[in-house]
Amino acid sequence: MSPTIDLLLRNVRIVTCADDACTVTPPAFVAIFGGLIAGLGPMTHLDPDAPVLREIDAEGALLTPGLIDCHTHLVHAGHRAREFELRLQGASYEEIARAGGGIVSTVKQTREAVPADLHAQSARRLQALMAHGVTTVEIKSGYGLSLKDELKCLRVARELGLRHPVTVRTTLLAAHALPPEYAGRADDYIAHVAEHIVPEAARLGLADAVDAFCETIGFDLAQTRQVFEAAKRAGLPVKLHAEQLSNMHGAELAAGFGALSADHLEHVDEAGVMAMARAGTVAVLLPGAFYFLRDTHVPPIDLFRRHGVPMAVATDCNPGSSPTTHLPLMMNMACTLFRMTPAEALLGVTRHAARALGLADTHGTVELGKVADLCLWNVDHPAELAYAIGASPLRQRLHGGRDHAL
Ligand code: DI6
Ligand code: FE
Repeated sequence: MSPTIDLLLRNVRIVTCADDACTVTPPAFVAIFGGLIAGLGPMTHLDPDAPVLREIDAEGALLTPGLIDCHTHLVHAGHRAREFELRLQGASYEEIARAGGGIVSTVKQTREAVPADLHAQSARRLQALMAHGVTTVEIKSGYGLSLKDELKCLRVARELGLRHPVTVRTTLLAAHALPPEYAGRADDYIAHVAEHIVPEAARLGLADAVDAFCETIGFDLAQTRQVFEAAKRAGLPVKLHAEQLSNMHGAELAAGFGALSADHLEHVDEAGVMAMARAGTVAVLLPGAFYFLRDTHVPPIDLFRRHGVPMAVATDCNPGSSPTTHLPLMMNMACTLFRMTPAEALLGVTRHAARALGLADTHGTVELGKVADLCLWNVDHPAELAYAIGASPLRQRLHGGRDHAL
């Protein structure tokens, strides 16, 4: 006898995201058992006598994998609205950073915040992401920039995951900016990151990956390499903020370390794209930052396509360059600003985003045996998810087979 199904979804039209075209199935069912997808198929194949604890009739609503936001800095304190005003008056992001504003100003506020306050401020952003369909989110540290404060941020990220019906993957980004106490001593700071912060975060099980900001206002290739070597020693996969504002050739370095992803990539060249293709490194595109910084240098989408580099799309949720918690809006921007197709945008927040987090085996598609992280939408066609500007058509969201009030 088959085991009793925990939850049966009836009359769903599924976009499994297992195929690149994002086709829609005829009316189907999804059976969930133990938090996993235990069965799926056309409604005509549904056994009417199968024992079921609970069922939901979706009335033909569209079902997709739960959305995955694979690049956020959502744990931070305060905001940078003043900096936004300065930029509108003509100051550049780099000028503000070099004058001691930028990332470092958020570091000051984040260091001052007690964990409970940091948790409360970050939980609001997490809940907003979830309300737009996010079931898995990556959260980076990077506003602590000391052993104590980086661990504080990672602990808050883990705690957010425990207290919300969402899967959190943490990334250590201690090499995000130079903390003021290390002014003029970037190499010393990187040595501290490599010798102390990376090993300790790994030892405590607080980081699932390691990232760095390889940029003229961040860290150079040699410094990034040191951080990556430390990650390798600690057994952690790497990701990289690469070629956002200039071509530092970080994408090649990241690919050489088998990076899960290289992110931003506005200025990557063909050699970088080819290195990523060889390594299977995902290109994480962040149109929110491109938009908010009024960037004009579009990432080379055609090169990613031509070389078969999977493209993910994420919010980059952060107070300086992308203060947003709306992943479907990022799908819209990926299409309007980068000319990705709506199908590519949907794969970018599902299957390819899962891969960017090393979760391709368990998340990102609606397939037998995958985790039952699912979204039901009030739309007819999957392209509508990217088409509507800032809409919120989420009807229901399941995390690990459980639904929660929105
Ligand atoms: N690139 C980004 O987009 C964020 N970090 C980074 O390295 C921005 C961080 C900030 O401005 O606070
Ligand atoms: Fe970022």
